[in-house]
Amino acid sequence: MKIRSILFATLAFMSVAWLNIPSTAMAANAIEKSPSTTEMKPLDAASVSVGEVKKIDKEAGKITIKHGPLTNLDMPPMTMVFRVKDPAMLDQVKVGDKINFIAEKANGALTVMQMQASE
Ligand SMILES: [Cu+2]
Repeated sequence: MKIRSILFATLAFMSVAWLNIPSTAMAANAIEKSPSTTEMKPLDAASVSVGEVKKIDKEAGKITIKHGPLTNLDMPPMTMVFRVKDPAMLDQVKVGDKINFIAEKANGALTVMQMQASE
């Protein structure tokens, strides 16, 4: 009886340890692999829109884009102001650039989540 409970405790401890180790390792891995905000990753093709930069307002963190249809937002082509997820994104483009970008509704405001000069 005593041996049995020791065995059970050992098994319980081992399974807890086994469960803990992988999750910790995965968390460390995720931190290591998370891209920096300035690093460009490939845009998700399904929600990419095209546009042309008309105006950049770094202080406000806003960009005016003459955009084509935004299929993911069900929006026709127009020129409008977007917020940007990270003001540093505004250093990567200039007025007149043709861009590929992904816009999403974030906190009620249309926000450019990713952006790349397209040519
Ligand atoms: Cu629009």
